[in-house]
Amino acid sequence: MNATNLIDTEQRLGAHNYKPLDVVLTRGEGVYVWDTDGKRYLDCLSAYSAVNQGHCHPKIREAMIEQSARLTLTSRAFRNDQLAHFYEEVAALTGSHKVLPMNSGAEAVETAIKAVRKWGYEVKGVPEGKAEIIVCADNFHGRTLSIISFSTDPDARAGFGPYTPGFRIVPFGDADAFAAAINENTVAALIEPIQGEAGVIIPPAGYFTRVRELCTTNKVTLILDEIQTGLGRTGKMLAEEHEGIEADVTLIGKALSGGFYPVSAVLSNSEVLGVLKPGQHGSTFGGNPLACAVARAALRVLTEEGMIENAATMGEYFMDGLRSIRSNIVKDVRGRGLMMAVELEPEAGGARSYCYALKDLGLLAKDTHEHTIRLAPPLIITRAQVDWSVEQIARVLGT
Ligand code: IF1
Repeated sequence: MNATNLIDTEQRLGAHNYKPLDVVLTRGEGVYVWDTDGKRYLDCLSAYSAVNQGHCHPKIREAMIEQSARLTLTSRAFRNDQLAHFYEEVAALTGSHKVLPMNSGAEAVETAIKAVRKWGYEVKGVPEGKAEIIVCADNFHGRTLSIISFSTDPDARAGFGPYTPGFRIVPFGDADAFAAAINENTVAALIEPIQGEAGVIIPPAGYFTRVRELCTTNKVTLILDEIQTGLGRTGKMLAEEHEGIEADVTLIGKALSGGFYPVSAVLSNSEVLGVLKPGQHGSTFGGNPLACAVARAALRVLTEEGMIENAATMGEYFMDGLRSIRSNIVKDVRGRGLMMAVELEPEAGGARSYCYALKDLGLLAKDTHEHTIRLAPPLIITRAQVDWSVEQIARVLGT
């Protein structure tokens, strides 16, 4: 089938829960992807930061092929020879003491919500059923029913009620509002270090220092959702490092597998994850040997090939390039490491048409919240590839 037939079939048989750009991709390597007509694109989305290591990284592929020929799934009813190594390597890289492996990011978020609620009842002494979790407006933590129950995005939330109770929404970046939301039933706060889907919203300096202090003082568990910001995206292993704080619970996913396989994890300590006893939580695929082998390779190449350092250097260089573009429709350029966004003036008429124009020039990017173009290339991007990307963006946005 050619591209048109493929698109028609997708439209005819597939649920329409996405409206993708009409580019049909067939191959990926490093920062590049190719469509079915053989046209090459520089991928500035990286599958929403799941392909930080670049498309089809050979060493991750090798690990997947090798493990898939040996043992893929045992269920957790039995042990396997990959899980302990995965625990050790993830814990060492993130400074964690306990790891709970899941599959999708949303499952890691849901697992954390269950664990902190149970911790609240059994350790903090909150009355059963009264646990509250503070979240931020404009959050994105996944698509399950409990998670969208505290979304402030009508598209993500409307029409899916009844909703899960127990969440209190405060403005992102407002430490006073956060303080005011804490009460004796507050068991946790769940926050993205940088709000991705909201348009790469960077918190004010000192915000997380205050949030950390307030959580410590009030025995509130701080959960940082690093599913998108983590694993090098912002130029550090975890985005919390920019804030000089440590979460009590850290969630990772996406690039944990380099885009080869859904792997996520809840990282914490014995006090929080210790409340989950045998039979109280789990998943068929969570912690399977194939997932562990892929994740181990993904983490190995991330650190051994200097991708995190490159994200810091190239991110700064990319941002300088974006800020140098003379344009009368660019309202703001935001970013940290290679997690970046260009917000357009409302008069520009919306970011989507500019993403189409960039696609025609061979650069794939995604719009978000109507006026913002998100830019998140694989962390292996070179200086020359950044120069080329900035050049195309200037051609589309420049005066
Ligand atoms: C979609 C957004 C990004 C996430 C954070 C948890 C999850 C995500 C910070 C859940 C997932 C994905 C989901 C995907 C598009 C993409 C996305 F635009 F939806 F918001 F990245 F910004 N925490 N984000 O970003 O992880 O269950 O998907 O593995 O749903 O369209 P997941």
